Amino acid sequence: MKRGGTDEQKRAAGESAVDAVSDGMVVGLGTGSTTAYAIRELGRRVDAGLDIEGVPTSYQSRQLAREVGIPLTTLEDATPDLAIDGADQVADGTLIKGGGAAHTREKLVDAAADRLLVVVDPTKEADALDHPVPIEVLPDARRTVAETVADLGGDPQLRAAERKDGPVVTDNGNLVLDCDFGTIEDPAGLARALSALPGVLEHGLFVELADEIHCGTDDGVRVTE
Ligand code: ABF
Repeated sequence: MKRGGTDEQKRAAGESAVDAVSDGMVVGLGTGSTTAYAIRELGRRVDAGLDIEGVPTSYQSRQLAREVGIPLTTLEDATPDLAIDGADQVADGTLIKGGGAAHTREKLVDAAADRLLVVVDPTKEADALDHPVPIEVLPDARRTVAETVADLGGDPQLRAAERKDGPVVTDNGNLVLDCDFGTIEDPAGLARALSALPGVLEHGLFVELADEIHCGTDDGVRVTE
């Protein structure tokens, strides 16, 4: 279930979040098409003299950051002052992420950051979360995790690669189960249950991590704290 707003909405959201970045900051660089607008804008500002370092969350964001000239560092060497990242769905400040299969490193960087600014368009906003939850699993854990997800009321589907036969393989060499739980009444409880499963690297529920949601609309950017 891929949702998407217009390029202008995504650009507005991405550029709005970049306004929070100042000299000397370490910035977590999220993944996805909305965050890509933020990364490109950061590149333009670095060109113009902004002094920052970026911590990428995926191969994709690392490549883009290199292309646009953002100096990079790692979590080994620095703690992000803020992270800018996208989402697949947002309800009441809780996120579902992982459409790009990068949510494990995204959560690592986003949680380490002092502040997380989420960049979305209006198609991502919902009253309650009902998007399938991506779960990154060790290949050996695919069946056992899928069975437990079904016991928890979910419908797990192994994510298939779009352009070739076989499954999607994450940057970390693992598989992704997209798990449809219908409307999620208790995201925090589900997040705890999924985190407890052996073989789960990370799931896409981001609970109490977002500090601001920057939603790009046709009439400007709506920021929710
Ligand atoms: C990443 O990219 C993912 O966690 C999220 O699934 C997705 C959002 O991408 P886009 O901005 O292209 O919709 O942040």
